[in-house]
Amino acid sequence: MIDPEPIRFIDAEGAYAPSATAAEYASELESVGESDFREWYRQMVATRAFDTECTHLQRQGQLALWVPSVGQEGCQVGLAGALEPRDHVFPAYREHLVARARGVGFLQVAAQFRGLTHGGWDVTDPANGNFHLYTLVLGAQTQHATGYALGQLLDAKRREGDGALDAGEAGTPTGEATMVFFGDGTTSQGEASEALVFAASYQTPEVFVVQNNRWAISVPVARQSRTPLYRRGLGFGIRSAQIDGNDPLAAYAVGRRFLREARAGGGPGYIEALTYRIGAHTTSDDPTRYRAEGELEEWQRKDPILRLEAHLRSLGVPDDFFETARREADAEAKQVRDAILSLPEPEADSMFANVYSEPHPRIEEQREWLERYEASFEGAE
Ligand SMILES: Cc1ncc(C[n+]2csc(CCOP(=O)(O)OP(=O)(O)O)c2C)c(N)n1
Ligand SMILES: [Mg+2]
Repeated sequence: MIDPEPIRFIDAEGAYAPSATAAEYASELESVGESDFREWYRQMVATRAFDTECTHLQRQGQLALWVPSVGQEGCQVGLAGALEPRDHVFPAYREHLVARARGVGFLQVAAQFRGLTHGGWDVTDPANGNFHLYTLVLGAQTQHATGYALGQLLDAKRREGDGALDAGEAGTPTGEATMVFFGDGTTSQGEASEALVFAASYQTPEVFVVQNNRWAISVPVARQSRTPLYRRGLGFGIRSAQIDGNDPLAAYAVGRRFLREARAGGGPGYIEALTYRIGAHTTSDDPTRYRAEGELEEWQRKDPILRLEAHLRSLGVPDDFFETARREADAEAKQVRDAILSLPEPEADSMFANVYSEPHPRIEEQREWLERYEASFEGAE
């Protein structure tokens, strides 16, 4: 099998130069233009500044760990742009840009890495932009997503049965869709394959997104898969596409097409976004021990922020736009820094709140145990 060229609209120099494979998705770009691209650029530089700030905070002992997303902002911004507010998103742990785009906010993300929550985002807003929790257990989110999408499908069927399916936007039936993010290494987890089996069997309204950043900590993608990853989707009978993951336009166009088809009853889609993890796996990792310097330099030149900047400049966007975007990004990162250091530590027993909607004897028992344990230190030196 000869693999087609990855889908791309703007090349590494920022020129509009669609690949042959992009043609069938070009109509998706009719709904976006320069003002959207400017907004995408702002989101990307805001995420980059936040990432840098969080790395510093971790180094200063203020965060337990940090997971950088540097280099992956291109596919994230395009896919976030393709989502509708009613859709549900199941992230892995590196989707900071998507979190912010869904309204979760950088402070919530940083708070989790400071150990200030037991896993939830803003507990006063259970919906959180339909952006589900970060999932560090590789692949678990693929099954959560498929289960959720199955529920979306059954809800839609029930509404249809009642004759109450609303008229949708632009002639498509309404309905939510689900998007799930995972990494190249995670495709080797059994869960990821099981999720594809169920998604294909039930034709769930779901888009699987593999951010192929070439590495699973120190293991290169070539060792985990002898075939390009988009072909995994094809093997399950799921329409699949490989995109240039550093081109936000490609991510937007293919994401939007697959989401719309999923909403319209066309079943799941699978996107492999070819990108690169420019940073370390986490702040606990030292990539200089396992990857060649030249590889990093090559991908630094393909930085998605530089690419979108070059494209915007080719459209005539002036210097001051970029300067303002960077200044605003730095100010937002500084705000997060100031705010995170003064966020209160939660009461230890808050971990028992919101586990069940009603009082539960096991939880009550555990809460009482903790109370007694804490009390045992009273009066101790
Ligand atoms: C079930 C499970 N096995 C192993 C790990 C340890 N682990 C954490 S991240 C990671 C690599 C994941 O690589 P990939 O899926 O490519 O995602 P990336 O971190 O590159 O975004 C591993 C092995 C884990 N968190 N969960
Ligand atoms: Mg990876």
